[in-house]
Formats: sequence, structure tokens, C-alpha cells
Amino acid sequence: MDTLNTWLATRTSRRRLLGAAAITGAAAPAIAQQLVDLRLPGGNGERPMTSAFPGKGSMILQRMHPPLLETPMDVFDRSVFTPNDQFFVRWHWADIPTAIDVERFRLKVFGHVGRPLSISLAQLLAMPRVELAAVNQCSGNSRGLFQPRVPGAQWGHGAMGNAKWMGVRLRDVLDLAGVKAGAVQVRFGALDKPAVAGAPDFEKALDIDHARDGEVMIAFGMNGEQLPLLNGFPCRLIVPGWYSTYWVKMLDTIEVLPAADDNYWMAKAYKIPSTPGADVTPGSKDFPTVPINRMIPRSWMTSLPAGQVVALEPSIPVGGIAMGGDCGVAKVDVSSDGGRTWYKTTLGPDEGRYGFRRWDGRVPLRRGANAILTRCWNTRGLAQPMRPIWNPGGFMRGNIETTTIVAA
Ligand SMILES: Nc1nc2c(c(=O)[nH]1)N[C@H]1C(S)=C(S)[C@@H](COP(=O)(O)O)O[C@H]1N2
Ligand SMILES: [Mo]
Repeated sequence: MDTLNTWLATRTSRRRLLGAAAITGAAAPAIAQQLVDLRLPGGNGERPMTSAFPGKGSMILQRMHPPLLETPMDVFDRSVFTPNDQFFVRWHWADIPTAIDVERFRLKVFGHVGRPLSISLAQLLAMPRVELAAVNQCSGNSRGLFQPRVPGAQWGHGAMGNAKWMGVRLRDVLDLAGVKAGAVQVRFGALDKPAVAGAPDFEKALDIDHARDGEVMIAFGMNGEQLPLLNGFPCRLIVPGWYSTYWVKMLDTIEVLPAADDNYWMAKAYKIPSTPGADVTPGSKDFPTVPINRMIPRSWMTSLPAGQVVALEPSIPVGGIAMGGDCGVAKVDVSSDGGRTWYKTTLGPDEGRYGFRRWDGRVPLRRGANAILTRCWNTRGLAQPMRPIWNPGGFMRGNIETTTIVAA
């Protein structure tokens, strides 16, 4: 990893970021006039495009401050790996550091351990490295498509991305600190802070066995580069197969707990109904909940945008991406007749079971509107259902998605 190595070799005392005003909101960044339509069923799906954020190219602007930036769908058609400069961005709190002192930065490990640690970036980079492809998907990805509508960021499908993450095993770091008997969970804290006094710091926790499974990683590399600041520079947690609420960015504290974490972000936020598929009757409020956890299979056609007019032919090639969720993709089928007839697709190279998988196929065309449906089965045998689910958080959408094109 040249960039990372060069970065450490030169030992810059400070990594300053241009365009920091875009994060702090001190100055209004230029927003391009170009609009994108997320085609949300409840309307109001138009969003401006922006390239005003540091380290970021052209993104769909969902919110300026703290930033919520969505990846345009056509980006997913170009590669199963999402480029760093178009990888989505989501922050809860507005006080986000605009520069990190790479000499002074320390990752602290403490709590229910034998030897509390304060690890420098140089020490972290000297540890044995692992690399793994994994999809980072917001729990609320596609929330804007929930019917009836639910509060929260009205994302289209672009609050997700796949990258090759490089870093060290969380287990190795925990072993260095020596986890004491009786440890129950591990809590992760970060450098961002609430701008309002008394609001709870963003912190998430994993069960000790999960934290020590050898897959959960502290990543400092993303697609062969250091992490963009807005994606968590200098290091973040990677929790393969789990929703990205657990993927704590700008990670600076790791606390081993002798009991389950009861902080706001675990006990109150990001809870889903404990029903199968997190599905409840629209409007339901009182139901048992559990913290959101493993992802489920999803797939999208990306080769043609919704509304595209194509020449009428007997059939048309279609392609896109799929993810298995917490395991690999087994197969992807496509339909252009509402799901009566399904056609097999060919899967692209397997870049790792937690990542995106390319698929390509062909469907018959009829004159007029053609709704293209895509359905993924994962390697556990779980298939995307036809019917959308509902829950008040707008979490875990995973039904078969439809993209309508027009043959003329
Ligand atoms: N420190 C910190 N980490 C965080 C968050 C945050 O607000 N602060 N948000 C989480 C949520 S909800 C999501 S969806 C992902 C987004 O990751 P990304 O911005 O790199 O795409 O970061 C997660 N990690
Ligand atoms: Mo999220």
C-alpha cells in the first residue's frame, strides 16, 4: 500500500484538509444546479448534486451539516468496488475533526483488560495486516422507499458501498491488552462529538465473541488508499456482514465491558422489531425489539437508470450488483413480467463473500413500460421477498427492487 507507506514514511506532523469549511458548515459550499430524482414513492425525491466536500467527488446531497452524502446509482455499474471519492457519507453529530494529528493520535484500549493500551498509528501499521472486501450499508439504506413514509434520512439505494478494507484484526489488539474473564461486550468510541451539550456520544458495542471472531477489523486502508476523512480517517471499525451503524469511524477508544452496554446508541437507537425480517404492521409502536445486526441479501439493476427509453428489441441485456448480506451471493435472477418468469444471470468474479457481486443477464422486452425485477439468493438459501417490509425506523429494506424502463 504505497499511499499508506508514503504517508507514514514522510511522517507529516499534521494532515491538514482543504475544504474543511464544507464539514464545519462555516461557509456554504457551492452546490451544483444539477438535480437527481431518487423517485421516492412519497414524492420530494429531487436532490442537488455536490462536489463541495473534502475528498469527495460528485455526490447526492441529502444533508449538509452534519454531512449525509449518497452515492449515485451509476457508480455501482462501473465496478463492484465503490471509489473512495464517491463512497457515501453519514455522520450523526456535527462536531467532526477537520484535521487529525497523525503523530499524536492514540487508540486507547481499556476497561476489563489486564494491560490498558495507548496505540500510536505507527504501532498499528506495524501489526500483522489483513485485507477483506465488505459492503458498508446504512441500516436505513432505501428508507425513502418505505410506505407509509417514516422519519429519518430519506435515502435512495446509495447509502451503501463496497471496498477492500485493510487493517488489523480487532482480536489481535484485544489480545495485546489481555481481555479479562467475564468480559461481555466491547464498546467503541470516536473523535466526533455532539454539538449540543448533554447529547450522547456516538458509541456502539459488539458481543465479546463477535469482537474476537478474527473478522472484525480496525481498518486504515480503503481500496489501497488511506481512509477519506469523512469515511473515518485515520481508522475505523469494519464489521463484515453487519449494518454500518457498528462500523465506528475515527475510532479512538475500545472499552471492554463486564456487562452489556446500555448507552443510548445500543439501548434506544437502531432497534428493530424482533419479528422475522424486522416486519411489523404499518403504524405499530409497541413490539419487542433487538439491536439491528446482520444484513440480508439485496440486488439492483444498475446498467440502465429508471425511466430510460430503449429501442424495442425482442430482448435486452441487463446487469447490476448483488450482495448476500452476512454471507455470499448464490444466484441472481431477473424478470420483466412482474415475477412470473425468472431468467438466470451469470455472476462476475467472487471478490469475497461480504462484498458486492456483479451479475449479467437478459430479459424479454415488450413495447411500452417494462418493470425489471432482480432477485438474489444468498448462500444460506435466503431469497429476497417480493413484498416490502415496514418498521418505524425504516431499517432493513431487502425486498425485490423494480426498475422501470421504456421500450419504444
Ligand atoms: N464516529 C462515527 N462513526 C459512525 C457514525 C457516526 O456518526 N460517527 N455513523 C455510523 C453510521 S449510522 C453509518 S451508516 C456509517 C457510515 O459510514 P461512511 O460515512 O463511511 O459511509 O458510519 C457509522 N460510523
Ligand atoms: Mo447508518
